[in-house]
Amino acid sequence: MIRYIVFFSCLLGLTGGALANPDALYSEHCAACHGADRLGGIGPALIPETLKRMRGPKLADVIAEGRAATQMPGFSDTLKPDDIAALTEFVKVPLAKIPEWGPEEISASRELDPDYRPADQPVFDADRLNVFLVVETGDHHVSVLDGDRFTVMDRFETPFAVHGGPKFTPDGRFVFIMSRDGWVQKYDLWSLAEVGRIRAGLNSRNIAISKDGKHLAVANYLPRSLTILSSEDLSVERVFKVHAKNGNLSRVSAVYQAPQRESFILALKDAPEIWEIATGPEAEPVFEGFVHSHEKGMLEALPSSEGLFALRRIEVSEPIDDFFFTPDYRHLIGAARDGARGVVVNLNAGREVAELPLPGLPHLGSGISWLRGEHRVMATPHLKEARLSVIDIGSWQVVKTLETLGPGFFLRSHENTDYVWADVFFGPNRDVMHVIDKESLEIVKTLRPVPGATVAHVEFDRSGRHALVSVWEDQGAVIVYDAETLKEVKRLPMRKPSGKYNVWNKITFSDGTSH
Ligand code: DHE
Repeated sequence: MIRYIVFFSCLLGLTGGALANPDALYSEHCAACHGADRLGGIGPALIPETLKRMRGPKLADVIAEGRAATQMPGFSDTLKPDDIAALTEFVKVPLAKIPEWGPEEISASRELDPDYRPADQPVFDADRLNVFLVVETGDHHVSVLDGDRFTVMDRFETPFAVHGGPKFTPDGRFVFIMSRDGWVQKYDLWSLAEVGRIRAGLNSRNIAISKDGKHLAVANYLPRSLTILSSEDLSVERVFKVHAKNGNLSRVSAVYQAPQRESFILALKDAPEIWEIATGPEAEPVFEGFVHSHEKGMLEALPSSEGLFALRRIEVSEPIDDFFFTPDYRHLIGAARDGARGVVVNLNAGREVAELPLPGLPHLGSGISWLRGEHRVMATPHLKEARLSVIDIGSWQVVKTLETLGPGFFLRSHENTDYVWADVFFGPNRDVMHVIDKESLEIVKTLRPVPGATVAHVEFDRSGRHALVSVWEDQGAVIVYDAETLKEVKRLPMRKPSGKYNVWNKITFSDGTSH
């Protein structure tokens, strides 16, 4: 009998105690972020269609160790190897059915607020162009701040897990906010009221608004599509199924507005292609090789005027996940998959023209640029290394590599300030913010506003005189600093505030902010 007990105990030890039940493991450890239906939430959908680059041991490694630069923690301390193996197999099994999410389903999700009445003028007396939006991820709200007095004028609920920058109409009156589960919310900044919302995708990346403010593009992971909405009433204008040249469907890494080109530019995550979609009514391209998007399978047919939404493909050597544009939108710098290089693509010529040594997973989406003497430079943090790279975007040379107290996520500056603010987002020094001189490229001060609390992401007010910093904790705060003396001016309690967005800086494409 004793021999049996010993044998049985050994067996339990070898198998990790009991046979892992992947369903239960998934519900307990994964569903809160990736959705009970595996279709995504804060985290991406966990289905074979979106896990293409995560086969085999890589997937198990991510479950065990977590994923750099994401909210994905490692489970090696919580789960036994058998559990991790069971989960790995579980998410590789195709779902019985992935819901359709084409023009019909998207249109059916549209909700316009019946109580919405547009105000004739702003319902507040603050500078309407110096208003800030603060995304509070702690309880899925946005606070609207008067950017002179730093008071909260409104606080409204958003869809679940807002990610990326809200996008403003060119006059700064309306703003569009996207959540990772694909909802796009329209909010009127004069009336301080929601206009409506629509679910443009099931699992989405980000949005862009066209130069004329008429069209909104929503980059989706699931389905593998790009949805174009009318910004006026959120109706569906076009849904591109993202078929790469080889016919395979691809997720969209991100989409941006290129104002000088009157186009949207997006990169395909699963194919080595960049797409440019014309958004001007005449849509005359300033480059060669513009192809109309009438190819078989390219789009779900919805009519459009001639030239609008015409599609051009630029082939690159590898798929691009993360990228930065020069301010004239002639060049795109993309991070290569190996996390060690950047490639420069000339968008006019439609080809790669330079390569940059950028080891340590540069976070190019957070890159900013400014004029340093006669030269325009850009800087990028690195998600896996404690440093910033500063690159001359005329000669494509790295002019400085700056050591920091840990890998950072966001950078910010303004044309009227001498400084760049750079957070440290990972590691033991997550509570510091470096302030860097734009000329000498030296750190002039390191702020530690709340020892032990993560601080991240900065946005300046319209004049560049104040910098707002997030204390990225559930009972966190937005701290207003005098951007010259670097002294604290005011502290506003907020629920895990993440990004902050100033209307003026966004609609004028201010130097040093995100677009
Ligand atoms: Fe973001 C912007 C991609 C993880 C907070 N992030 C963006 C943009 C992209 C992007 C493409 C630009 C969109 C725009 O503004 O139009 N982010 C990614 C990733 O691929 C990554 C690394 C993995 C992922 O989970 O998708 C990632 N991002 C995060 C986070 O973990 C952060 C810190 C917390 C969160 O909310 O998920 C985060 N990302 C942000 C914020 C912005 C952003 C606050 C807008 C910055 C701005 O100033 O414009």
